[in-house]
Order: sequence, then C-alpha cells, then structure tokens
Amino acid sequence: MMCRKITFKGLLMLKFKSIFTIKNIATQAIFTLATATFSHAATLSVNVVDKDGKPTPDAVVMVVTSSVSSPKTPLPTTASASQASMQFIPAVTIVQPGAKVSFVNNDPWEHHVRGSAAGAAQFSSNDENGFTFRLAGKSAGSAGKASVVTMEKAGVVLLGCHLHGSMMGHVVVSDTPWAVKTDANGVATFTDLPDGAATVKVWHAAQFVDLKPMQTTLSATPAQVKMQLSVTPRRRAAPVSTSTEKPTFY
Ligand SMILES: [Cu+2]
Repeated sequence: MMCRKITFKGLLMLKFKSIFTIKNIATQAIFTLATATFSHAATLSVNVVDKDGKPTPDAVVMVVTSSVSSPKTPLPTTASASQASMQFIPAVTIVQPGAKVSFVNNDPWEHHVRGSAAGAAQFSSNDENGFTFRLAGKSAGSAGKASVVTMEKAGVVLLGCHLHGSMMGHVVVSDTPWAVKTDANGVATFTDLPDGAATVKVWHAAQFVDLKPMQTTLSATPAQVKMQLSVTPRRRAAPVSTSTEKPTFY
C-alpha cells in the first residue's frame, strides 16, 4: 500500500517536474526569440548616387553578413519579367537562386527574348546561364504568350531581344538573401539586418567596373551610407504608348 502511495506521489512529482521543465524550455525559447529579434534589428539605408551625385534608381544593394540568419521577407522564388511597350518590366528583377522567372509578352508583336550572363561574362562563349525563345505577339482578348526560366545560379542575367536592339533588362540572382533595389530616390532600405560586421555591395547595369564594396558594422542604431557610381547611367525612356501600332523609331 505504502509503496503504491510513494509511487503515486513520485509520479505526481515527476509530472510537476516535467511541467516545470516544459515551462522552463518555453521561457528559454521566448528569451532566445527576444534575443534573436534584438540582434536582428539593424536598419541600414543606402543612398546610391551616380557620378554627378544624382539619385540612382534600379541599382541593387546587396549586404553580405557572417550571420546565418535570413530576412523576414525572403527574396522571391517566382517573378515576372514581362515585355510591354518595347521594354522589360521591371527593368531589374531580384530573385533568389532557383527562382522561376516568367516572361510574358504583352505586346501585340513578337519578341525573341534572350538571356545571358551580364558583365564581362557575357563575352564568354561558355555561357551556362544562356537562354533564348520566341514569344508571339499578344492578340486582343487573350493572355500574352509566356515562357518560364529557372535561374539556377547566382549572378546577373542580361535580358535582350534579338528583334529589338533597344530592349534591355536584368535579373539579379542574389547569393545573399539581403538584396534590395533602389527606389526612385536612389534609396535601398534594410530593416532587419543582423548586428555585426557587414559588407555592402552595389550593382548597377551601367556600372561595368565593380564598385569597391563598403565594410560597415551594423548595430541597433540605424545607419545611413552613400555609395557613388563611377558612371552616369542613361535614364530609361518612358514606355511608349500601348497602341497596337509598333513604334517606328525602333
Ligand atoms: Cu523584341
């Protein structure tokens, strides 16, 4: 009888102990989460300007950290680089490696899209990222013809069209999860970078010679840095009208 009682008590103790342990683990987890959030809250704002000091949109700012953490909003695994009014829209698309990019022809005429490694690599004959396909023009009332390309490797892919030499676009397949395109004011903002040492890199289509990366140390205090291109990019022309008439100047 006695023995049973002790066992029952023992069981109760055990139960109490395990509840306590679970509570403890939960408290620890919350604490770890809070710590992680705290050390993951650095804000960095990067102003990209051109050679003349003017704000530069469509530059890609990439931050490399030694932390294994990743942003709350990961880079997209799917994206669209459509063709409309003789342009790739958007001009610059950022994705993560392995992403599927859909090319949709919304123009009423044919495009012969090509993709190749951008920068010096585009002159190499061993272009592993290369692709090319024709997309028939969109007929009224139906969806535009589309083709999907998987961007396997990190790097910058130059987009062009065999039929229209003026068409140019880029897909930046970023090997760091921290990559943001500059807005109309030339600003790229990161809100949840990990604290500690970081390397800031800037890419721009017109910047053929890589800019020297900037080393910085991120902390809870918001930081603002300026990075200047050594070139003045040509501004992208406003899209031509969406009339079904093909513009004559191309
Ligand atoms: Cu075209």
